[in-house]
Amino acid sequence: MIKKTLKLNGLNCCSCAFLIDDCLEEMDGVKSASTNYAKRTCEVEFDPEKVSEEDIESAIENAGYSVLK
Ligand SMILES: [Cu+2]
Repeated sequence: MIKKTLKLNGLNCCSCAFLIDDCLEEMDGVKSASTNYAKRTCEVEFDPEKVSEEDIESAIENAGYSVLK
């Protein structure tokens, strides 16, 4: 299990944070996701054997947000 903190862009209210958490936690291999609207960060804990960081980033992008590199 690894833990990563991603920096996000495109959030405009705190529901966006809940939406991102829901959409990541539905993914196989993601143990938990915690998006902080005020800080625009997403702390995600995942099993790298089941899901890659790229998969997580594209899920966030598909939901309409972007991940800052
Ligand atoms: Cu929102």
